Amino acid sequence: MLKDLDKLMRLNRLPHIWCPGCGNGIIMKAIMEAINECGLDQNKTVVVSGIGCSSRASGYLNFDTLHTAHGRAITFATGVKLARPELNVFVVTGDGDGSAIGGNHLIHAARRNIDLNVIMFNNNIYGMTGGQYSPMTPQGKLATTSPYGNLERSFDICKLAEAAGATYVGRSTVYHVKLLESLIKNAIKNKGFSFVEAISLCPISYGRRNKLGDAPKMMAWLKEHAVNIKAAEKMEPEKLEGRFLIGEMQHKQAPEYTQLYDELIAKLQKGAGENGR
Ligand SMILES: Cc1ncc(C[n+]2csc(CCOP(=O)(O)OP(=O)(O)O)c2C)c(N)n1
Ligand code: SF4
Ligand SMILES: [Mg+2]
Repeated sequence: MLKDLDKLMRLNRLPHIWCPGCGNGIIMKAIMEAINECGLDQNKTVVVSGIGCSSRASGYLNFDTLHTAHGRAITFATGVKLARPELNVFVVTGDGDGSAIGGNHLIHAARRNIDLNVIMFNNNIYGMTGGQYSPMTPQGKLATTSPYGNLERSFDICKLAEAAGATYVGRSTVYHVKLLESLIKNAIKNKGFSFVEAISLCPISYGRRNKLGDAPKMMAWLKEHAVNIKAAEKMEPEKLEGRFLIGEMQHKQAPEYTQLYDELIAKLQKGAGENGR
């Protein structure tokens, strides 16, 4: 299977920088599978990332790619999409990159319903810089910046994206790979702002400090604690305590921003022509 995907990777960039057991490669492969299965034109697909271990994925993917500044991937992607609306534009971002420094951009891109596919690699930590807590780090967990346990509450980034206006929202994990691929495929097909949270593993900067065991043990935790959103509807609330939902959280239609923008330009140009200007 990998053979088909070889062309979507810059093999000359290998070996990659990711630690053994890191979840980033699994998410990157799911993105490649989804792009392949949706038959996107490689020359019309752009991948934009910020800064972080996860954001290094843009360097390994064989498309036109932009490795931008920390927290600014969505702003660069917005510029690309506005200038060239016919392109398929992906954003690969981390939980720090996309929910902390870049959180505001996430809100407003979702609100505009601009046709971007944002894939957030959520490993619950700032992995690249050695393990500072992020807005996705659960309360009580240890980080270099919370050596006595994180005092802050984390929040549900999918609910934020949904409330801000994203027309497609889903969550999966690096254990539930087939679901992850299908969510990314649906995100690609959605004409509007799509957000997919991929719960990942950072055994080094997060797992080790919190004594969560090695990567297989962290995977097993994901398997045991994720509940499909459809199954959850039939479950007693007590059974859901301490667990999290995966699946499709939002799938709706709304006018897409670049289309509205182009229509406005056409209308103004027509008006100017009629007025002889
Ligand atoms: C403006 C700016 N602030 C801070 C940094 C340092 N920095 C680089 S990556 C990073 C956090 C990355 O965390 P996340 O986005 O979750 O990615 P991960 O490494 O966990 O995949 C930080 C704070 C930076 N490069 N630029
Ligand atoms: S520090 Fe964590 S997120 Fe970064 S490459 Fe290593 S395991 Fe992956
Ligand atoms: Mg992170």
